[in-house]
Amino acid sequence: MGDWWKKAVVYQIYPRSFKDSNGDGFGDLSGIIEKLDYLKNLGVDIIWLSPVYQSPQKDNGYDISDYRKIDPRFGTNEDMYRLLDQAHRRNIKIVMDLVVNHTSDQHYWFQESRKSKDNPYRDYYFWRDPKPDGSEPNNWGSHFSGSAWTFDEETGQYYLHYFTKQQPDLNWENEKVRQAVYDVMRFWMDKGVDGWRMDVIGGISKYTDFPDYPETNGQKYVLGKYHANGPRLHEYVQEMNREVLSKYDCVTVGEANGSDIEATKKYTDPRRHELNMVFNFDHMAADQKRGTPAGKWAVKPFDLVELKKTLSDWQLELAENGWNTLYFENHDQGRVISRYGNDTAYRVQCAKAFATVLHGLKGTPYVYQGEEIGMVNCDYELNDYRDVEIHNAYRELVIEEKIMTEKVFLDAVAKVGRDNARTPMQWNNGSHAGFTEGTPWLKVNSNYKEINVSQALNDPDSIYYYYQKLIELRHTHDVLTNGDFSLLLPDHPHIFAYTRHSEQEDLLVVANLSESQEVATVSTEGWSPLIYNYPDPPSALSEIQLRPYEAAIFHRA
Ligand code: TEU
Repeated sequence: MGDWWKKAVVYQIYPRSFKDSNGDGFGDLSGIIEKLDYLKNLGVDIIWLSPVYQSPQKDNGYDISDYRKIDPRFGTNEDMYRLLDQAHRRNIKIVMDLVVNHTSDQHYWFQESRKSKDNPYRDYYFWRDPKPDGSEPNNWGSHFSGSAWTFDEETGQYYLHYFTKQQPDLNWENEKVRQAVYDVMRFWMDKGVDGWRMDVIGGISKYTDFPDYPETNGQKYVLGKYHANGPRLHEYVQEMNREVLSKYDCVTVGEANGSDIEATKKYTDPRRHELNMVFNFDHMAADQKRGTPAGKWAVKPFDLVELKKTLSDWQLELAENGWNTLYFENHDQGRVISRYGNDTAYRVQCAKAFATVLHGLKGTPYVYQGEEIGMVNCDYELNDYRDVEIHNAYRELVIEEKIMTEKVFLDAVAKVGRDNARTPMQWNNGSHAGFTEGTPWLKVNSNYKEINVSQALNDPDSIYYYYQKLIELRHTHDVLTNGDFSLLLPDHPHIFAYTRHSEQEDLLVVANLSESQEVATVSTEGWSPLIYNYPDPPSALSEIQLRPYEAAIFHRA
């Protein structure tokens, strides 16, 4: 079935914010079909759709109440089949989001499970008695603040949820749950779906003795090592591969929050027959302090040396028998040029520079909607945000526990809040940026008149056409897929430079990820520029002079 996905570039669509075709303020499948030629022109090979199944939308569709039905907000099952057909006619594959660590509490299974302790669906979820003092079964926290347990009066027990209480965790110990998941996968793959992005796959195996975290760091509820990489995780993933994935020519990417390099090798080593690749998170914390009670909201200045070390470690460790995903953005991350770069004076060069250092690496690149036109963070008022994660964290960290002031918290949200990536796609300078003729579910970023697809397509030097060139290089230079990686200038605070080497060709990737003028002491003898983000390439003598956010890829046969 081949590893075609190693040369592919994936485009992630967050459907609710991509394109609204019927004026309800909500993106939909027909809107995506309208834009397939735009994506074909960009050169992407695979589209990953965030969830479009029936859902009460408590976590924007990551709370599913019927896995076999498209939610009316997005359209119908027929629309999904039409999207598959139209994408395949353009030689674009479609990957859907498999959200099976948990369901919605409105799913039939949970509605049954909560009815009684002897209901046939009781063991589809995790139910436990309160502690003797009536408190939760243990001190595990939810990713969205508070306890990972909610008490259900009906049967006098708590149920487990790693996310909102409307997202009860499925019990994968139960063979019936696993078979039901595999049936859902077959349903969609038999309709033509080409693969899966697997939500929270690292969390599906639980430590079913549910021990308290001994170290609480003064917190009432704790997130830590028990929330991922459970004892039967790889057994389940190998069973899924054996029973479903191996029967189809498909591509799989697991969202493996909490995974380190060793865990990633287990998922992606082809000899283990698990997944093709996984999303890791280490490189997305180069502007965050780790291990404080404020969690992801404890932001710090961007540290490029830290970012380079993380990316380099992953490149070197997965060089044999493993595979990296390459991303800076998705629907859960603030926009990279707002977090790690400069999204004002140097926005265009900065966007191209971060794209250059990412797409030059070994792995499968992921482009998140709007990244290809340099969309930036939104910095809204608290009430403009829609994300449950933001509002829950505000209540816990600012109101209840007073760990952060409102201003410090909102400054952090402006950097790393998920809604920064979820503002509607900016298609043109018309009403609501051409996203909808109705009222958008989330405010459009006020900069849409300057930053939009129409402007990008009319500007030969736009970020869009730079991404188009990078994607074309991925398709035409095998060294990007198979070449060895070697980091240069590891300790330079502003320059990211590395080489890629293969028998046929060498590349030198170099970028100044700062506002200052820099000199990269790397030999450029015999190199010729392949792509660069200023009107002329960096001056290449015995060393390279780099202007603010200047980036280039050189090559030599
Ligand atoms: O995210 C899982 C995950 O790891 C989250 O804790 C993520 O790191 C967090 O949202 C970042 O602040 C997946 C989906 O990508 C996310 O959109 C869902 O909300 C979550 O699972 C629950 O399904």
